[in-house]
Amino acid sequence: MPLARSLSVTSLSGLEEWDEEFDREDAVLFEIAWEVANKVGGIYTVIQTKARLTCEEWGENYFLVGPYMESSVRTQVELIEPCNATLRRTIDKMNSSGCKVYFGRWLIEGSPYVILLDVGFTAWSLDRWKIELWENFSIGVPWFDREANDAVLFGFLTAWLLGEVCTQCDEPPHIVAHFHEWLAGLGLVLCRQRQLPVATIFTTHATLLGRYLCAGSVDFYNKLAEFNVDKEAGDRQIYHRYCLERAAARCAHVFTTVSQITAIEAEHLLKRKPDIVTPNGLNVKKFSAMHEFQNLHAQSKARIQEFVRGHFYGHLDFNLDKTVFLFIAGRYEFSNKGADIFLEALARLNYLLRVNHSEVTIIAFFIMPARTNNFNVETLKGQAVRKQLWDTAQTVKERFGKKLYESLLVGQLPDVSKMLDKEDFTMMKRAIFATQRQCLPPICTHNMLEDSSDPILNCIRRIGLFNSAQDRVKVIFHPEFLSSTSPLLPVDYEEFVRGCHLGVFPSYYEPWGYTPAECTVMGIPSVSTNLSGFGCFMEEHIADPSAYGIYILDRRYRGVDESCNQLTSFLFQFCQQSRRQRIIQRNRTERLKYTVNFQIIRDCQPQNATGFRYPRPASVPPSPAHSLHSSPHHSEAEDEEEPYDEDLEVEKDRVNIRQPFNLPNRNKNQTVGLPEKN
Ligand code: G6P
Ligand code: 1S3
Repeated sequence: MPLARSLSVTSLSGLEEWDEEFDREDAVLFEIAWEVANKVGGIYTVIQTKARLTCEEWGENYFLVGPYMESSVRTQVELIEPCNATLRRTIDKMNSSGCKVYFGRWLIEGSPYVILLDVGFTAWSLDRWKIELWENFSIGVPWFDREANDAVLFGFLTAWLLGEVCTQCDEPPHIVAHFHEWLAGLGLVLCRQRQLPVATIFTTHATLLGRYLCAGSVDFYNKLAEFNVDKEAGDRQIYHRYCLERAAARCAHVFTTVSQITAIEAEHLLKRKPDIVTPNGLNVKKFSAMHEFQNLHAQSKARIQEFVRGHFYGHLDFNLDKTVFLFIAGRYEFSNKGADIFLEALARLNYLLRVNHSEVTIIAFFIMPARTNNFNVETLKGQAVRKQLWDTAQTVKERFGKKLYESLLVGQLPDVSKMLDKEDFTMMKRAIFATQRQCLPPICTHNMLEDSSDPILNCIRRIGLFNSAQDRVKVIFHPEFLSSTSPLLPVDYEEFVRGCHLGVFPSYYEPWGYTPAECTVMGIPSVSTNLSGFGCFMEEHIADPSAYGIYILDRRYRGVDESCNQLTSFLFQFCQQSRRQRIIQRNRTERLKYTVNFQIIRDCQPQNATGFRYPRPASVPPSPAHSLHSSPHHSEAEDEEEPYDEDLEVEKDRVNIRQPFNLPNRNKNQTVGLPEKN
């Protein structure tokens, strides 16, 4: 299966074959997704990331189509008049027929044009369109499925828009419509049914059934070929959604997905083999900090440490300088995203660190949004206590400084015993008393609405990681995405990632996985798995990923317990590294940003895209001498013979970076196959 770039599908690779007369000048690209200017998950990142390049390639002929969400529009979109006569006529026509269609510029890099469809405003058409859906496609959408109802409205509106564009042109241009994910899929199906002169592309970023099946206790990858898909979808009450998704995949002229592993999944579950795999890239420039990234790590870490000082007030019996910050973040899918095995591995790591009398403390953050009632009192109090201690220290410092100054003014050395008076001591004692606490530092920063059934909290209750003094591993669950305006932890996600030491993403179901890719471009090592698109991509293109701080957990050929042990050993090795080793490893990780660079993925031609392979670092690996080496190519002699020279290494790697695509394709015949055993 050819591997291409995310952009190449929108650059019509493959479509040229159909139309020899094809001329890009004459073509218009519509990219349609529910997450256009509407952040829900990964698709938003995909579209936002490639917007600048797509705008450069398509210029005025590129339009994103999404739902109108007032709150997002207010902050992200500049509404303007339609940029050309055809669109003006189209939008006017639709608006005079009972729709609300907006035109604007999305204020992200590239400032792409957006056409936003207000699905709520057209809800009066829902019943009529559902009847049409039933009569023409035999798909019945139940009234209570709000998301599916939105998908119906959005689908009919999109098809209406594209149809109207065709009608409003005297000589219609070549129109390409690229639809993302099932929520946008119906528009594609309608385009085909109405025989609109539109070339269609459908990209699935995760299959519905894949998500649902993996979230249960199903041996997903070994059973892929055996599922009775209709029954499975019916059992989970998502048959209508599944029909919409499958119809879109089947009807598209070009069907794509984001990784080889999801391509196999799609072939079995959607019954169509994707024509092209388009791995997600990242805009490296956005994260580029040149040589600054190590400093940024130190700065951001200091902010996280401040938060930790408050969170653990009264229990700060560990050395913050020897504390390692781990984190997992993303959509709250407990087992799909591997939060289950992360917690289990943390419990094992806690045991290992305790029996080895390690001085290292681990703080593991879980950043996964759940339903909450805002921050809890104990957590807020922690930051207030910390602030009070800080203020007290500042006051005493000022009083001390004043006395010192006055003493020096009269030419005397101060009498140190008189520098702090009774009042100072009273103030300090009061501040110290305030740090007394009857309870352990909280696990969760928020009041959870479903506390008793929450999977993370229940797992923590079972494994007993309660942030007690004996625990070497502490856990903080922050069930909300991070924001720099938070009164608790005022950092945005990027800053938080930079301040951590290791991202842990042991997903079982992860079509691509932006989180480890983002860590990489910021020079932060991460754990991913050989069941995630990103993990497979890195395994295929990097000779010794772990040497670069890319730990790829085997969740494909091992049972859960074994994977858990492997993760525990990754974490244990990681926390045995010295500061110097961590710094070296971060340098290496950051150099890998070229492999997740959008431009590079883009410039890989399908015939040689699978050919490049990033070599292992020429010098000694960064891991401790007694740790396990992941690469079969590694020789112990190399460790001994070649002393570490960071400059030399930088130079060597630079030479390697210059020509990664000319290297022989060692993995040419390697495909991401189905697991052979559990
Ligand atoms: C960066 C900074 C160093 C700092 C180090 C801490 O490299 O440039 O000044 O000492 O981070 O690393 P650590 O892994 O201990 O957080
Ligand atoms: C999906 O978002 P998710 O986190 O629900 O799409 C992303 C973009 O393609 C992908 O990176 C991720 O693995 C999928 O799961």
